[in-house]
Amino acid sequence: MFLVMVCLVLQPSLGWSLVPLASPRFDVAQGAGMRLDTIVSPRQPGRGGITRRNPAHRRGICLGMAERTIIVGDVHGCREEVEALLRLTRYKPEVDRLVFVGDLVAKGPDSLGVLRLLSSLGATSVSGNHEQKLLRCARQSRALFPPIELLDSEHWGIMKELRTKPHVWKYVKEMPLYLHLPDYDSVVVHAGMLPGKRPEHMSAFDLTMIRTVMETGEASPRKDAGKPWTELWDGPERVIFGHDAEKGLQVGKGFIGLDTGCVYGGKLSALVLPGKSGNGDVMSVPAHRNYAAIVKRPAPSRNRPRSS
Ligand SMILES: [Mn+2]
Repeated sequence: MFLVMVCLVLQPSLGWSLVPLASPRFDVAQGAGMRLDTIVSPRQPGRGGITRRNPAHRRGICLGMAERTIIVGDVHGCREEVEALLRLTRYKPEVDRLVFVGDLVAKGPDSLGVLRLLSSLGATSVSGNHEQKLLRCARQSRALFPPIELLDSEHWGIMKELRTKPHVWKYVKEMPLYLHLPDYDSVVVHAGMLPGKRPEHMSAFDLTMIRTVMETGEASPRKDAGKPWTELWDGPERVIFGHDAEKGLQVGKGFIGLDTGCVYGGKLSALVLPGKSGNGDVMSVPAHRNYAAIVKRPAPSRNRPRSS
């Protein structure tokens, strides 16, 4: 009998922070047991314009003993594929821990359905740049003249719909920016980490948008500036992330990237970590169709974010 415990612990300086419960640590060999035999073709990941402001909802979550921990890549409204992946992994809500890397919404067919499903299952998702954009739309909805780029965006419509479903909107507002998994010496974030920094000391913009690190040491959302953060990351934890459909499944020393471009007709992938011993597996299901065209455009600047 396994007991899943969820606790929130408030730390004065950092807001909600994580304190591990007594639980064994499991060392999962990098890349071992990979079942994903095909890497998706190069895709252009979605980009979202967000502010660099640190949202007030920053928090960490403490999850106790679980049979397994299943961590799912970028969903973008692909509810049917989430359901298929949960069937493939034989997910058992009463014993398994279910985690998502963010970007649950936009581009795909059923953003509301995905959020309803995840909240009903008690899944935890870190916030992606597309959730951050929903929050930005909500803030701007109180303005006399909201920016036209937001009014014209898909996110504006999603935000308006979600706000008529209070429990679903609450789920979006309370998504953390990072999630520590001490049992696996891992941290889950949407886009990546700045080498040498703790997620507690990174901005929402950096956690949800980083692709590269510039010579100044700053995070950049651009892929053609500086070096990929994964090349510079030296721990201490392993980073489990999404956001980079173009590179697809990324398994390296100290990181696992899980965005395999489902909404672009690729796959939806999950890292399945065992609860006792052994290696993690990556399992995936194919997209039912190609839901979104890939739009190539310049990356948003750090200070004047784009709208989509
Ligand atoms: Mn993203």
